[in-house]
This record gives sequence, C-alpha cells and structure tokens, in this order.
Amino acid sequence: MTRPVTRLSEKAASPVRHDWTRDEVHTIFGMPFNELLFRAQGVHREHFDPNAVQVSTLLSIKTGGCPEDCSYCPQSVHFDTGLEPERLMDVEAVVTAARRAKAAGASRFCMGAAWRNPKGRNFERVLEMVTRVRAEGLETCATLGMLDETQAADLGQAGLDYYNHNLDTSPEFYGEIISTRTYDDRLDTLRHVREAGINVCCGGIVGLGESREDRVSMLCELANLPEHPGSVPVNRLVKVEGTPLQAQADVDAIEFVRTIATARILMPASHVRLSAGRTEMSEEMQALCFFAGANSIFYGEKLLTTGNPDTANDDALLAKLGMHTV
Ligand code: SAM
Ligand code: DTB
Ligand code: SF4
Repeated sequence: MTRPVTRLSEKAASPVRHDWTRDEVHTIFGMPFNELLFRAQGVHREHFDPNAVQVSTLLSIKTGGCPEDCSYCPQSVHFDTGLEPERLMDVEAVVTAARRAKAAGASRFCMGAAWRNPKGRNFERVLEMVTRVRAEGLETCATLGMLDETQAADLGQAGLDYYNHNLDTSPEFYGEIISTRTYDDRLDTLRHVREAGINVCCGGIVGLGESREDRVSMLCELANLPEHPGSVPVNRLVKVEGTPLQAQADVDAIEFVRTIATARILMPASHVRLSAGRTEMSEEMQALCFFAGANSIFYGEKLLTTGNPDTANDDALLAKLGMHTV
C-alpha cells in the first residue's frame, strides 16, 4: 500500500513520509557521521528554529508498584529497586507542582503514573488534574499506561494535549524486554489516542542491549505510524540497581547521536526529545544531539523516579550554546 506523501509547507523541501523502508533507514543511520549530521541539521532548519528547545517538566503522580515487567523500569513490582510505592497524588499537590514548573520556565507538564492502565476513581482524579493543570496555562501531557477508546476520549475532553506511550524498542527485540503487554497493545493505545484527537508522544529507549538493526527497526515503526508523533522521546537507558538491566553495557555515544539524527530525518516536523539519561551525558554529547536535531528536553531535577540535570546546569548549557527555551 502506498501512503500519501504530504508537504508541511511550501518552503519545506523534506516531505513528511510514512513509507520508509528498513533499507533506506539502515542506509541513513550508517552514513558517514558528518554527512548524517549535516543532513539532519538541514532537515531540522526547514521546520524549526535551530536554536530553540522545547521544555517539559515531569511529575510522577503515582509512583511504583506497577504490575508490568518492563526490564528497565524501577517502578515494576517484579524487581526490588528499593522504591517505596505511593498512592495517586492529590489534585492540589499536582497543581502546585505544575505552577512551580511553569514559573521555572516549562511549557508542558507531563504527569506519569506507574499503572498498567488507569481505572475507576483514580482515572476520574487524573481527568481533574488535566483540566486544572491546563487552566494554569500549561500544555498537558500524561502517561498512564494502556488506554481504551473511552478513556482516550475522556482525556481529550478534559483538555489533554499530549499522551506519552512509547514503543520502547523494535518489534523483534521487544519480547526480550517486556512480557506483560504486547507491541500490538501499544499500537492499539496509540490508535485510541490519535482517534481522540490528542497529540501522540511516542519514542523509545536506546541501550537496552538491542542491536543497530533494532534501533533502525524501531525508528522505522515510529516513522511509519499513520501520523508522526508530535513528540518523539529518545531515552538513553538509566541503569537502576535491582532491575534486570542494571549492568547493561553503555551504548556508544556516537551511536546514540546517530539515533537522534535519523529520527530527525525520518520525522522532520516532530519534536525530537533528548529524554532520560542526560545526567550521564557530557555537555559535548548533548550539544551534538542538539546539532543532530533534538529540540526538546525534560527540564527539572527529577524525571519520574531518577535524576535529571539541575535547571541551573541546563540554563548554563543552553546559554553557552546560544539556545533558548520555548
Ligand atoms: N506506566 C506507563 C507506561 O509504561 O506506559 C507510563 C510511565 S513509563 C515510566 C514511561 C516510559 O519511560 C517508558 O515507556 C520508558 O520508555 C521510559 N523509561 C522508564 N524507565 C526508564 C529507564 N530506566 N531508562 C530510560 N527510560 C525509561
Ligand atoms: C519518556 O519517554 N521518558 C520519560 C517520560 N517519557 C515519561 C520517563 C523517563 C523515566 C526514567 C526513569 C525514571 O525516572 O523513573
Ligand atoms: Fe510500569 Fe510503565 Fe514502568 Fe512498565 S515502564 S513497569 S508500565 S511504570
């Protein structure tokens, strides 16, 4: 089946395509590094201000005790990571955190819950959080696990701008990482989110022990979704003690930058987020990621349960690079 090729704007030369082949993606990913970066930066400039970076702040609204077995995750009940499970936060406490994030400069507030899927009264409370956070003048994002059609529609009604649900890795490698939900379950949730008119935030993790072909395959899956995700988070594995991946070998920094550059070329109009793992990255590596087309970060001292660079450090880095937040 040939999918339509659409152009975003008259001046944009890189079409938004949904028919990438594995071979094409493999070739792009493996190009000589300077050519890859030059091409990615060129594509980036057709769609974005190259000096602007979008900033989102995360809050774990429900921490730990998750029944899923994602091998990378500190919040799974299957692994002893020493994390104390917590109940769903109160609406007021979430709104207070959102106000603080806005005052610190975040434009989007992302609420994460360690659930397989949301249920009952807890879901009602999240709907209230979404409406209240949006009323504070922030874009809203949530990541609550799997959603059915009705839940996606309810979140849309409540004012949710983005829903984060990652493919995490390639369909081929997926079974090595998670056994409690399938790749197709994830694609179903993404469809429900899209059909509810909510922007999709969907990406994955690099450094799970996957091969380059798996990275190529994951990027191909993302780029061939019926619509490109508005945001594409590219996480570098945060190795947490107690998880099966605690001693996983580091993924090569250049390989990580290649992943970002390829995501930028395949999904020219999407925000590519340099996500988890920045505390372990040098400033030079982050600068290369920005050059490769990353234009979004998580801003604030904490991701969900693990650390993120201090805002003062991020401000200093962005100032050094002559970049500004949006
Ligand atoms: N429970 C929900 C779910 O999985 O859909 C939402 C929260 S979950 C923590 C969101 C995403 O965070 C995961 O899909 C994964 O990509 C990322 N993530 C979790 N733990 C990570 C880690 N240790 N290193 C890098 N990324 C991680
Ligand atoms: C995403 O792709 N990365 C964020 C967000 N979506 C929810 C989460 C990263 C979590 C890192 C491990 C932790 O802090 O628990
Ligand atoms: Fe649960 Fe999400 Fe962690 Fe998987 S990634 S164990 S679903 S919180």
